[in-house]
Amino acid sequence: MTGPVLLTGAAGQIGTVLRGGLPERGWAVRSLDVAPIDDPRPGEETVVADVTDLAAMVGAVSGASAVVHMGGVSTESTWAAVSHANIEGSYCVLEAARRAGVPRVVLASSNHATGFTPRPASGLLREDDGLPRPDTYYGVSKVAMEALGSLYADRYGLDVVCLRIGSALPEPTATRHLSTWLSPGDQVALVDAALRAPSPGFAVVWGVSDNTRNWWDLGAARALGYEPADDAEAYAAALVEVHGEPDPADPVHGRVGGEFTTSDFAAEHAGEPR
Ligand code: 15L
Repeated sequence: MTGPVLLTGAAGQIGTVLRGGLPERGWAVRSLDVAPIDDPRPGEETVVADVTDLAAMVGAVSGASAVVHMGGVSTESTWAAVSHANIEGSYCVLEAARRAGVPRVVLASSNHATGFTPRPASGLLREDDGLPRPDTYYGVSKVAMEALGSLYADRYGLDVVCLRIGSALPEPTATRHLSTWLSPGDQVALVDAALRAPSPGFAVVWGVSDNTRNWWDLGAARALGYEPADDAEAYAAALVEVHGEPDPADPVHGRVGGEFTTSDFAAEHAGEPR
């Protein structure tokens, strides 16, 4: 592998974790964000660019060995904002990689591509269980991102790995996170596996830690080489004492997307009428 990994959204929450963690695993990083990165690490390249600017992205990916695309809108917003940043942005990232001959793209998809899926009473959900069930415009943008990745893998032979990330947080702060947490260390481990897996073709994998209460099957992620180290259960007693056990009769706990599936959430974040 030659050339750095181009990391989009490098100033964001996951981007910041990866800027620290990927070099520790041997990856040179070229960090791209719309916001300038003021604290480059030794050896880190930085680029200020918008992922929806195709010409800028073609320049930014030049000479990279892979792209890790974490940029875009990271929660629900208006259709205009989400579709531009996340759908147009994903197109520009994939098209720039194709034009520049970069062979692999890792995409930050989300559990919200399937958020209306009922939480399983028992057993684990696989990536290919049923149709997409987006819970928000944000979730729709992640379905589109995965579809674009599939197109670029089939049509142009790119390796495209979509990570359906759960809750990427320093630590769980709600009882839902006991099932959805992806710890900082496991964020790095998952992206590292997606970058190293030999010839993954097109893959969609869940991105969570090895949580005792997981409802997503980690088999496909482990097949890439992902070895999670953390389990949210270490936080369970404290969270359950404050919030009680999650009640599956409550929509926030009965659907995997949690509060994203409620009309209050859509009203608050996208200005949709209740
Ligand atoms: C996501 O995809 C979002 O980026 C993040 O804001 C969280 O809401 C997370 O999912 C989650 O489901 O907890």
